[in-house]
Amino acid sequence: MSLLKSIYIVGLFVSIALNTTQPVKGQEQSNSNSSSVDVVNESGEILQRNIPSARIYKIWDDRPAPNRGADFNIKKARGYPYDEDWELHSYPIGNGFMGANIFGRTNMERIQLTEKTLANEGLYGIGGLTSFAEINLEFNHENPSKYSRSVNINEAIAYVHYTHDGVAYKREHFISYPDNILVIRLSASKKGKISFTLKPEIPYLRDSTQKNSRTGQMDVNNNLITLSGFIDHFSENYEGQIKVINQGGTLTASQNGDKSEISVSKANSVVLLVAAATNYELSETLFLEDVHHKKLNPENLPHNKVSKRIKFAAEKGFEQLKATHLKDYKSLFSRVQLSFYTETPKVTTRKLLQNYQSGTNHPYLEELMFHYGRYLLISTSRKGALPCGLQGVWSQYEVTPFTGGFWHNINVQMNYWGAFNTNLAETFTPYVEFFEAYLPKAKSLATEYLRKNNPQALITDSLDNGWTIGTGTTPHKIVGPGGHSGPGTGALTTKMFWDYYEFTMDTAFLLKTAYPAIKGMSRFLSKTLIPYGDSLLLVYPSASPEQKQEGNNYITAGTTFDQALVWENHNDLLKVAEILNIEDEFTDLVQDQITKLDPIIIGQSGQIKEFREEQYYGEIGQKQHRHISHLCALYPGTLINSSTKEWMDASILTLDLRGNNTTGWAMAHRMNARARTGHGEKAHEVYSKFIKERTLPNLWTTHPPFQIDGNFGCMAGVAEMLLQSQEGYIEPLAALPKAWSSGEYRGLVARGNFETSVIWKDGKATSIEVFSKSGGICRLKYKGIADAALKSILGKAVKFQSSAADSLSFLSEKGKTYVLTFGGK
Ligand code: FUC
Repeated sequence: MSLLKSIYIVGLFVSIALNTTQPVKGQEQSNSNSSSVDVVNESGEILQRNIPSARIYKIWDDRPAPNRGADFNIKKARGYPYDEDWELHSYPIGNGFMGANIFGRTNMERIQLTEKTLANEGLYGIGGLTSFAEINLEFNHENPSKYSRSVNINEAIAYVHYTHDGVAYKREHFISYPDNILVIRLSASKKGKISFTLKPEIPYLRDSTQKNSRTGQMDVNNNLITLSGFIDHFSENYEGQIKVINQGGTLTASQNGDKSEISVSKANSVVLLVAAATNYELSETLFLEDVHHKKLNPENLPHNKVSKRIKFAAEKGFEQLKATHLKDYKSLFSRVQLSFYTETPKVTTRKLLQNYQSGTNHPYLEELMFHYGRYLLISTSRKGALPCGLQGVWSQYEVTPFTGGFWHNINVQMNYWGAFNTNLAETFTPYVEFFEAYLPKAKSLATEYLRKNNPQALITDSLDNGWTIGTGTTPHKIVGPGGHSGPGTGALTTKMFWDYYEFTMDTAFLLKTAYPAIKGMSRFLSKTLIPYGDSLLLVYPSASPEQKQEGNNYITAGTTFDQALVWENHNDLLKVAEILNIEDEFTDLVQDQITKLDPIIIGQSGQIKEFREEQYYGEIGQKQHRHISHLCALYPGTLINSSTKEWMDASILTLDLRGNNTTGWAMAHRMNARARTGHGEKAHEVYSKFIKERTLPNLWTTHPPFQIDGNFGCMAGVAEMLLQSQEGYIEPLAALPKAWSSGEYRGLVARGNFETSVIWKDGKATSIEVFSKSGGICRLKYKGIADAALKSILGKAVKFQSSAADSLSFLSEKGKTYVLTFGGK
């Protein structure tokens, strides 16, 4: 039997075992191929099971996004101007390098383009993302009927459909990652009916005498418009090209002063290709160079790479571009299914949200937000591009709120919290690439920090002081910790490296990246500790992110945030050392230090103290502060867990005292923390509040203003409620709320690289399937699991060990799938 055939049969058995080939009541069938497309290695082991979704998810509306112009739409949140039309109503697509916001208008269409590396001085002089271009398409279709616009998130394609003068018009938009190009196709139900004018704009031009100066020009040559220019802050060149390929009809190019336009008349269909790039190069020197205008080489023009992409895409043609895009996108998106067995509502996404906000909690929206989070992550974080920033890969602003950068006291990490358990580990690669580039600078920042704050630690040691990272980081500059956030920010960062390893079991990554990163962080943190008495080591200076007292940053010794994060990093280092069989002087030091941290203390109110000197809850700092930094030990950390019952109870009380009246991402952190306490109702309550209060009609989430961390935080939260694995065993449905009483998921990942699929009914699992991607012992915890039947995918009984009614373990083989069924062996 050929390899392919045997794989197909395995796929079929899995489907039969979980009964997923049958459409579930109320679900649409995807028109995509419904058999599994698995990735196998040379010896036939299945490395990746791809399961096309049985259901099409989309966000959609029956009206275009408004675009009321600067006078109407600029509002302010926290001092940042924001454009309501863009933030609330435009639909985002992206490929990690570029993002586009589509308004879906029929008179003057607006497509705003972002290129992730284009930056100006930003707000704080550390550099900030700035909009690349506006692509306007003048159709003058004033009164369309049968209008709809959507993003199909199974395909990452945005559509606009409407009828005008008896002709049905269709637009399709996607940004292909493999070809790094934005593709727009316009088609119509009748021949010769497509006429419009392409009118691009370069936004925010300012001459060189002004702050945030930016020059730019447009040229047209036949069917190609080139937009190019220079932003002098970082000596950044940029270039974008738009090629118009018409089928039928005529094309007229015109140059009017600075403005280039292309008019298409009476075409049958048109394809627009858009490519953009800058001279930005991620490199060590970029971060080591302090003079901003020397960071990039202005001689290095992006012209050739943009031209190449356009030429290649034009030769490839629309159908091939689309096929390549779909293959790439679906290989990531299709790994996970999740359904609460809801019907797909007939109303627009905007209306669905409105209904939810006025009290009709439709679980479909809760499900959709999860899938949308995975869509957004794939759209913003791909290998070779910069990591996902505060607004993903989307900014229409001259000065993006909070620079659009990588905020390291919670936000950038939150962007990746859900990457691993939702089976998108490779979306973390851009962060690793970014880290490798900033590391030399991060090492020098560690030395600088210690020289200032604890010079003794420098004197008594070798030259290696580890590395560090502070809050306000951008593609052009990193900073050390200090001020409102303590050095724990670095350990919050290395947690992602440890998680990457634990979820993927990638030993090459452990050796090459995670081990040196975690060790370097432990080395730095070990030097931030000051002896207090005989048995205590406290981080000094220390701060619990953004807490203030009487208007000033509250700086003290040994905040729970810093102490607990030193513990986490040291503990992860010891785990790595055990795996790699390393015992040396440094591991001895870490062994010793970890016992002297006293990281978690319960206060007089029964709370987890945020500050050692606090007695009663809220004595110091803001009682309802958005950050729950002292609970980072609960999530994403693991120091507080089910075996530390007193701390767990104190965490629950602390979450109650802190309350849920907070900003967007802060609700998402609470949701994950609640999931870790095992309280499904509480986790669901905050998720629901988040959707009600901080979710926008395009399902972006808002701090406010719009920040993508909330989308990713709540996506991670949904996964955390349905599957946990931080305590050495896999626990399906660890925090299941009543609202999700029946459902099914496939392809969520547990630590140990076990792809886990579960079907549950009336709150109880009926089937648990584990696909072992790396082999090894698989431990499971679930009520009554010892009574379940464990079988191989071929139906053969598999032996397991069990020492309690709720747990079992067995030795799994790499590439094999195991199925547990409940209700009689
Ligand atoms: C952190 C948060 C703020 C905001 C900013 C981007 O500093 O405390 O609320 O999200 O990041």
